[in-house]
Order: sequence, then structure tokens, then C-alpha cells
Amino acid sequence: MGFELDTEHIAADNRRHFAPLQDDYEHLGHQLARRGVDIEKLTQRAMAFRVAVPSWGVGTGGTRFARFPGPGEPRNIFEKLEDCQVVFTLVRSTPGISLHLPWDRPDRVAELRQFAERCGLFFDSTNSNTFQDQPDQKLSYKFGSLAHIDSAVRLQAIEHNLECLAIGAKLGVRAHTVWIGDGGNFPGQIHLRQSLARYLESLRAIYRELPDGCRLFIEHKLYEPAFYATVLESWGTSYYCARELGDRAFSLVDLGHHPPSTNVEQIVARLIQFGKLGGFHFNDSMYGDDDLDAGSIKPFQLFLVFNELVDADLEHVPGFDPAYMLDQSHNVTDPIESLVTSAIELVRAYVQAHLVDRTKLADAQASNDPIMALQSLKDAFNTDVRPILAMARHRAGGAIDPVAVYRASGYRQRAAKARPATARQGAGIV
Ligand code: PSV
Ligand code: MN
Repeated sequence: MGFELDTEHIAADNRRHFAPLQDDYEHLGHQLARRGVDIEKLTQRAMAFRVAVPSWGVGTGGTRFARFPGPGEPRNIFEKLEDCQVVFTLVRSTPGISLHLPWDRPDRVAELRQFAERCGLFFDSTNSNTFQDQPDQKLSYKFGSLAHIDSAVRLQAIEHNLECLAIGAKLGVRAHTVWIGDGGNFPGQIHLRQSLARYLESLRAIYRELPDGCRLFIEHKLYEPAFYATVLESWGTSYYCARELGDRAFSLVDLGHHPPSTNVEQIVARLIQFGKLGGFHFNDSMYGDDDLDAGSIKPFQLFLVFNELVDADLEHVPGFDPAYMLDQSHNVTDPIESLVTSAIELVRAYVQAHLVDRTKLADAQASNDPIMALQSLKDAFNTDVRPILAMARHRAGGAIDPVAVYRASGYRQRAAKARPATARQGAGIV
């Protein structure tokens, strides 16, 4: 770690920004006080908010057509953690890492865990990958993995997941996420019911081996790579499978894994109500992708998702304990800058959701008053909470203006020198 971001640099930049921030914060504090809201409580909540960063997110992603690597890309999991540490140092809400296997499989697990701890980070979850073939792999996943017609392929995919569980246990993760690419490109290619039955049977074998304290998250996705029928295509099938598996299996909602016009917040509400919301992969999308930065396209939808989450939290819904992760593909941006801004977007939505006047909302619902109901949401959403977010970062030791500090630090330029490009690195399409 020869070129980490200098915290003194952050402190110096913060000193420049502090007086105007203090002004804005006080002004907002007065406004909120008129609405009966204590700004300090909100700032504390903002400081406590956590979202995990995906190990695959610090490399440049790609599309089906090309990948355009950026300078100084991390070449291994240790360098990825260095970049994750930069994100964490700037925003302070991202100490957790979601580890991808085998892309980021460590040779020495204990060493990796210690390295993460030295960076102030920890491993939050593991993610398996049976949607690609690896060089040393015996059987191909071309026609599926956990739902494959051939039991030998299914077994290989199960064993990979069991290896993830074993690594995860050594890293102390609290969840293992399974996303598969299984499905068919043509009508008739797969038997729709039998393929799901095979998937569930494979999942049972994985579920049986879950270490103590670890939850199983299953991630649905409407399409891609399968373009006609995906085995785990929707939240409904995901919910069914999670329920069949048992108490420690949950559905994971990746925001981009639904048709463009889907009411995702309602899916979230349903999964909360049914006790099966495990966690999130946050991102944003315009069409059918799952790649863009959280809050960049549909910030109101993100707010509405958090509105459901905060509502459930305030109501103390039993068993409600979702894990938050980012899952984006940074194709044209510096991944560190995207992760920083996305993490901030999540805290924004989270804080705004706390501004919803829930008594006013409930009254509007009780009196069938849609305008007032919407207004109580919009009042919260339209509140500019940036001073709270900046103050929360500042108090936690992060940057008031993280992207500017990062750019001025020259981190990327130093990384480019220290990490000359190798032939093939990074995740490709995520
Ligand atoms: C592919 O769509 C994907 O982005 C899934 O969302 C997984 O979570 C991720 O790759 C990593 O396996
Ligand atoms: Mn995902």
C-alpha cells in the first residue's frame, strides 16, 4: 500500500469547506425544526448507515461489446481492497466488502482477512459464480449450473458454492449470495418446471451446509444471459424458493433485475411482509441493464424503496434485517468516483425517508386523500439533505467534498504508475 489517500489531505480540504457547510447545516436545522425534526438525530442516522462495496466494482466493467480498462486498475484482490479503502476513507459508510468467487479467490484466506482489517474493512458476504467457465474447470456451464440437466454439472456448481461457504466462514461473512445464469434462449430449450425443481434441489444441498451466523441470499434476474426464460426470473419464484429452503434463506433484490416499469418498492414491501427480504444490490438502470450508478436515473424510486425500508424499521417488523450492497458496472467512470457518489446517494435516500411525516401519510391514506399522501412523500424527497450527509461524513472523518479530494489527491495517477496493466483483468460484464 504505497499510495493510500492521505487523511491529512482530507482534513485540510474539510477545513476549507467547513464554515459554509456549518451555515447550510444550521439553516437546514432551523427548517427541519419547524417540521418537528431534530437534525442531529438525522445526522446520527446518516453516520450509522452502512452499504457494502462489491469486490468486482472497483475494476472497470464492460458490456457485451467491449471493455475499456481505465488507468491503475486493481490487478488482484489486495489492490481491490486498497481501492475499497479509499472509498471508505472518503465516505465512511462502506467498510463492508462483498467478495466475488472465483474472480477474487484468495490464495491465503487468513492473510486476506488480516489485510482487510488493516484497511479498516471487513468481508460482509460472498458471491458465487457458476455463470462462466473458469480455466481449470472440468464441466462447462454453457447450458446451466445449479439447474443443469446433468447431475454432474449440478454437483460441480454445488461444490463451488460449498467452497464459497468455507472461505466465507474463514472471512467471517454474514451472507452468501447465489446468482445463476441458468435458463434458455428458445422456447422448449428447458423444461420450465423441471429446471426450477433441479435448481431448488441444488440449493437445498448448499443450504444444508450454511455455517452458523450465515444467511443464504438468492438473487433473481429477469433475463440475461438467458434471453427467453431464466430459471430464477422474478421475486415470486425467489420468494417461493426461499420459503421452501428455510428460515435462513432470503430473497435478494438487485434493483436492475426487473422490467423497466416495475414497481420495485412494492416488491420490497411484499418481501418485508413475507419475512423474506434478505438484502439489496443497489444500482440504477434506464432500460434493461443493472449497471448504472445508484440514484443516477431514478432517484425518486430509490427514495420510495428506502421509504419502505425505513417504514419497516420504524415499525420494528420482526426479523427485518436487510443487508445493503452496491452492484454496478462502471464502464465509463472512475469506479472509485462512482462508488463514492452511489454510496452517498443511498444515504441521501435513507435520510430523506426519515423525513416522511408518517402521521400525515397515514391520515391521508385513512381519508383517501391521494394528493396529501403524495405530498407527504414529496415533502421528504424534495428536501435537500446534502448538508446532513456532508456533516455526517465530516464528523466520521470522511470528506465534505469526496470526489474533489479524491481527484486532487492524485491517487489514480499514482495507481496507474504502481499497477501497470496486465493482459486481462477485472470483472468484464457484471
Ligand atoms: C450479473 O447480472 C450480476 O451483476 C448479478 O447481479 C450478480 O450479483 C453479479 O453479476 C455478480 O455475480
Ligand atoms: Mn446483483
